[in-house]
Amino acid sequence: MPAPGENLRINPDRLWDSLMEMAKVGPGVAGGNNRQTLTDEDAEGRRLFQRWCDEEGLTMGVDEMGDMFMRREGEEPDLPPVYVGSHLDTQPTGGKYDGVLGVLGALELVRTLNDLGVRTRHPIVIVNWTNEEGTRFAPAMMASGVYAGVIDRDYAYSRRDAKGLSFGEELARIGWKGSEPAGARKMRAFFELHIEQGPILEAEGKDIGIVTHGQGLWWLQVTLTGRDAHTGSTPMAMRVNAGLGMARVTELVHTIAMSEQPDAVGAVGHVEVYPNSRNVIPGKTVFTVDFRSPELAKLERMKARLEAEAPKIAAELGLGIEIEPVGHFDPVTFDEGCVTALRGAAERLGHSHRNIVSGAGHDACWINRVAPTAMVMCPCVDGLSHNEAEEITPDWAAAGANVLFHAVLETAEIVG
Ligand code: HGY
Ligand code: MN
Ligand code: MN
Repeated sequence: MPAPGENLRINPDRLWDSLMEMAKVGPGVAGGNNRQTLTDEDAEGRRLFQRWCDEEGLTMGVDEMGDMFMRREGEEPDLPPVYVGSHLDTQPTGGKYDGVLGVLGALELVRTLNDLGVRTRHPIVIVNWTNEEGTRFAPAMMASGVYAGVIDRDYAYSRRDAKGLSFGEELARIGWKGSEPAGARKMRAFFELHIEQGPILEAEGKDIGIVTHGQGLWWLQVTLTGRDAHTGSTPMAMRVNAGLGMARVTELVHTIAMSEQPDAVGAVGHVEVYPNSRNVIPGKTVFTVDFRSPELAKLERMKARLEAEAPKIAAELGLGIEIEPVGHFDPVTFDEGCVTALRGAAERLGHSHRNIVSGAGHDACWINRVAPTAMVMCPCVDGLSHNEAEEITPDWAAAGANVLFHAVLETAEIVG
């Protein structure tokens, strides 16, 4: 005897159409998206998502970090809802699916329940978390971090982008600063669907990744201070070159990560050079080191080694140095019950699957601290993400959304 709702499936064409419609908002220059958090493009994407949720009769709540909560009522409204979602903000050269698949996959399961008049005991709430990417305002997963009580709200509000605009000002400017305290809501569970952003699932021919753990992360912002000077007339021995220092520290980051193989990564992705003029030796550089590992000991060793050795590089070049942590979370172990619900759904639906550790950070990594949480992943072409060429197939999107759907159904408890 099949379990209640066993034969339910999302509408794959409608999901794909919604993904393509959202992709038109904040287009990039090479087929992807540039819908950075709290920009006008982000605001436009929020309005489109809100319109779609209005059409489904969902009621919206917005908290003080701009997180959007779209509630489908349950038969027992006082029960804690099952939350499901991800993020709509993108990298400056982002893809069409990073985060978006998780939000629109959640919308699609609600649309399907509405189509069929299926009720659940627990309410279901779709979430769009603000500033998951952390590219315009560090740290990443900022709003979910405030929600989980690990990032201070006023610290978040104070964070500034490259133009000096603050998160709090920009949130108010686009009209999405809600009154609801972040973290006030209580969750039965939180589920997130996300593309893998790595090569494993595609390489192994697996449709589904059941995310059991997530890598830990350190973001260390390094500021090197030297002296602006003429690139032509300044003798080499007289130079105090912050650009040279940045190059050597970047090499050190790579060396440290390679010394901790396997299961460790390191790079510098954000760089600011001052005055950034062709014929001026950089007097100042500001750059962010990104270290990650699923093993806490490795993560801490990489951070400690950078903090010990980067000042030596600075001293050799006569540079001032500051190292400021601007993002951090320990490796994550997701909730066994939620992981099992996702794995059981993949098995019942007949999808090939494997356990996987998330290489990227996600809002689920923070929400896991305050509610039972787990993630499901689908492959992406060549494992490519944070690149406008990011691509998935409609079948992968549908497989991920159906596994999400059935885990949410099981947890929200279908009625009748
Ligand atoms: O940095 C991350 O892992 C995520 O994409 N924000
Ligand atoms: Mn993401
Ligand atoms: Mn991302």
